[in-house]
Amino acid sequence: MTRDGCAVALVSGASSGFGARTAEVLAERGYRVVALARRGERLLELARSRPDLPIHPLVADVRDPEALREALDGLPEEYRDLSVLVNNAGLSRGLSPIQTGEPALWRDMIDTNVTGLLNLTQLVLPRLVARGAGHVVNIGSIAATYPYLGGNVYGATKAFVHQLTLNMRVDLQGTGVRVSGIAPGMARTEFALVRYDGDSERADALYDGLTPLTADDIAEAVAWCLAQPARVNINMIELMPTEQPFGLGFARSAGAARHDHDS
Ligand code: NDP
Ligand code: 8X3
Repeated sequence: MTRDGCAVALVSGASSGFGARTAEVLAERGYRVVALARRGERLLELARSRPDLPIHPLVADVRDPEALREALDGLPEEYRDLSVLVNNAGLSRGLSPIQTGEPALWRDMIDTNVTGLLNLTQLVLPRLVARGAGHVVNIGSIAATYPYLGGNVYGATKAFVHQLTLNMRVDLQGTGVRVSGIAPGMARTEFALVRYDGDSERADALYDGLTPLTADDIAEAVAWCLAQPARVNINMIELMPTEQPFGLGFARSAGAARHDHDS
């Protein structure tokens, strides 16, 4: 809590999708928000589009612990006293079956979704423990639980996030710090565009036949976890589009999916 009574939340991956909307929603609900991502111009756009809200852009790459430390050390006074961390930055790269997967893409996912999340957590969590109160919300995925063709390494990184969330709960018992995990299914953001390396036609086709979740749905889930009374810890929320079968929904057209994934 800052001197003026505002709690400060840091949202990673706030230049797009879930993170951008979560930054806005939390700021609308009374938080000062540190919006972290690599694309500074996007963060500035977010802050400028809502001059009514206290959103502070912070350019950093979660894969680089030194740069992260420097960025956090440089936060202005009124954004320093963090009490909420939303570990949202993440990506998927490619959809190849494991036998033909590209190690460089695997590394990108592991470095961001696993190591990047740990880098940021290591820097922020001690501040929450020291103040005897706080909340970490980790954004996982249904890909952690339900396998789908080509989901291999991405799903495994999200299984890491899921298990880490549960273990953090145990380690943080008695510290006053709460930990929640949110596992969304298919949502329309830039996620598919990144997965398909900028191929927007392919990315759009992913949502054919169903109405995907929106960034707003996830932002509201985050805000709901945070809004519970201190005695309540929401451990895990899993949400998916009503029309999504488990996984990526390829059961609707297994042949087409196989063709798609082998390319
Ligand atoms: P977007 O691609 O729209 O947003 C991803 C965000 O992560 C961007 O702001 C990006 O910012 C940031 N990011 C990526 N790499 C880094 C990095 N190295 N350092 C800092 N920030 C980084 O996707 P979503 O909003 O959909 O994804 C958010 C999270 O939700 C991810 O963890 C994703 O795995 C998860 N998820 C997504 C689902 C979906 O269907 N959309 C479903 C389930 C989970 P920048 O490039 O500027 O650094
Ligand atoms: C992303 C959700 O179903 O596209 O984590 O893998 S899904």
